[in-house]
Amino acid sequence: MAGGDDLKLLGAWPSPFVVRVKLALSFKGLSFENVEEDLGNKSELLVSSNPVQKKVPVLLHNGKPICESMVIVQYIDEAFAGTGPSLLSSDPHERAVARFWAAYVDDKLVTSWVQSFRGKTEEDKSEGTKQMFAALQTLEGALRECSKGEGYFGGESVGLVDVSLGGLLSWLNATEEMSGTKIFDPVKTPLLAAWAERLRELDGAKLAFPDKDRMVEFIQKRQAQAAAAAAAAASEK
Ligand SMILES: N[C@@H](CCC(=O)N[C@@H](CS)C(=O)NCC(=O)O)C(=O)O
Repeated sequence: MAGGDDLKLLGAWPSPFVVRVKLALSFKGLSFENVEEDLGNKSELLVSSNPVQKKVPVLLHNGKPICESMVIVQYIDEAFAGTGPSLLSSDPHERAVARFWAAYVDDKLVTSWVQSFRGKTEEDKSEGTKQMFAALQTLEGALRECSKGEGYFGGESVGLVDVSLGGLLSWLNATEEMSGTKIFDPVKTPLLAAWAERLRELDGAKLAFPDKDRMVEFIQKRQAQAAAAAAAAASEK
């Protein structure tokens, strides 16, 4: 790492947004101190570093906080331009296209995916699932365009969109395993399915991704808590 730089990541291991930052740091070959937050009892440091949202991830670079996962990822790429591979192209148009698709992942994929398991009714949830698969279909086209026949959204190496979508992979894979339904379906979205396999095999990704069994256990626990809360609310009516 660049001499004298101190990087501290305030995170929570299951968070897909935190995984994005870990991916960026890992792909750039930057070492950092990982500070695990208890989101039910946030630290003074988290609250004072991100007073607006009080959310993770927050990256502290020599004590200065940077918030919002994709803002942090781009900061890392800029602040450590001379270290490791670049996540953003040197071409302004390619940079703009990558930013567009990274924003699309948050606006369309993350939103519909969250709706697919947190929707208020079963109908609401199945609408979320439908929208999620539509967004994946669109991202299949984006991957075809952006990769130019290479393996990643960034071309022959990983870029901003790979990090943005890659952050969600562990959670999506765990959901696939639990439900038996393929999200990265080799028939419906063959390029994305191959991309997911390829990304998972990268050393940088292996360092950043949470353990699959731990992830499944975490989601099952969350689902049980949500079901118990819904049952308690229904019995109060
Ligand atoms: N848009 C934010 C989302 C961050 C986010 O939602 N973080 C969650 C963990 S997955 C959090 O800190 N939640 C705590 C809270 O909402 O109080 C980003 O991309 O960084």
